[in-house]
Amino acid sequence: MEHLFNQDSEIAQLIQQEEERQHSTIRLIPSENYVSKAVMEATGSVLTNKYSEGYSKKRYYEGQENIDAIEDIAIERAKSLFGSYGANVQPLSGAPANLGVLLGLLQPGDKIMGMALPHGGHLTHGWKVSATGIYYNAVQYELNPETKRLDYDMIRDMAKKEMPKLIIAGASAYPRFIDFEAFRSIADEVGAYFMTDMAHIAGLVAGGVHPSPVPYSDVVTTTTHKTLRGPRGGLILMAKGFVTKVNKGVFPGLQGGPHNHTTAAIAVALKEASSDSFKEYAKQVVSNAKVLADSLIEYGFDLVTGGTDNHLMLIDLTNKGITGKDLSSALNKVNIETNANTVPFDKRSPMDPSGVRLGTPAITSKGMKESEMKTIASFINRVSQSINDDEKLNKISEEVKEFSSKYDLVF
Ligand code: DSN
Repeated sequence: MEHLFNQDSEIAQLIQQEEERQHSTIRLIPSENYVSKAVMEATGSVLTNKYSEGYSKKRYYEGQENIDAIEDIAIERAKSLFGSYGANVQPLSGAPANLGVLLGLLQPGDKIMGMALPHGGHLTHGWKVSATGIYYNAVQYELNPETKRLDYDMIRDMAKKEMPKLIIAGASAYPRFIDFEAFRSIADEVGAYFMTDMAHIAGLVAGGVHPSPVPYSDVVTTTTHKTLRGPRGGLILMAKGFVTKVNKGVFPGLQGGPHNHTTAAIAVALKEASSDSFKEYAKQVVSNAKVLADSLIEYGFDLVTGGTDNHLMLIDLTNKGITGKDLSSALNKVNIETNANTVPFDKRSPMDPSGVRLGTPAITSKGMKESEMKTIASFINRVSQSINDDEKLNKISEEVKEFSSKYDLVF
């Protein structure tokens, strides 16, 4: 960062500090990851200098020969990796991808049905403070109160009563497989479009360790920076008959010029995700999550649904007599990054909920395996017993730094 240090040492130093922090921290936020140096180079390239409103061969500015080629490659790689009919690589991230689809397929005020945010859904699946809840008539399904799992009979009953025009599957804090075929049949019964937001699990789907929503969904949206391990961006996969409408929803409906540097980096990440080593990575993410979950259970932590099928887990801390914020803040003090999270049917507020969400995508990118999960669970257990004991937390912090610094990206 020679030029940056010369020109703006204040920002350069903060970036360097962040790099050091990411290196010495155990990063358990399940939506975060580390990208490869190749993805980083594409993200920081001259493509950031170019405007490209429109789509390949139909742009509003000259000088697009390289940009068109890059976007075409990214689209082909997305279609080939996930087996979809069409792909749009322009959404600036997951929220614009979701809103772009709604703009393309629906009219303002149309009814949509997604999973409630406090039950593990996402803001942009119709939660009332999001544009998707303000401009559309959103109804929200919840989890089964007994099992804390998706209950497809309950979802079907609600769909029949509400008759939404579009049903959304997908979640940000749901530790179990989602039955996309069941959602498809519910959507067909009520004549609704079926959209899946696979942002959290895209890398697991690419790696073949999570069922794919693509064969069952009209449209699949995702961010590209979570388990998929690409730059911060968005991607939409479309079935036949949806490409023209959805493309129009993204541009000109929602966005102007795409971020070409991100498009190139998405193309690179999709190539990486097609490799055998990425399949191994995805398998390891899930295996690590299972061991971390089992080890936490052995320490008496109460995991929502009793474990995980994917990359993440939710601890309900009620039985430990501490809150989500108590634990996530104390973990942060010892360089373990998580986020406090509501648990299904939480009686506490989202600012200080009962749970903590954690996952294994980032630590698996650093080469950690099953034995390291046991060490991490023991750190978490010790921190939970030392919430207000700064002396003990300082000691654990030193141990965590030493442990984490031994690992570096393995791809
Ligand atoms: N904000 C993301 C997450 O952390 O799950 C969802 O988009």
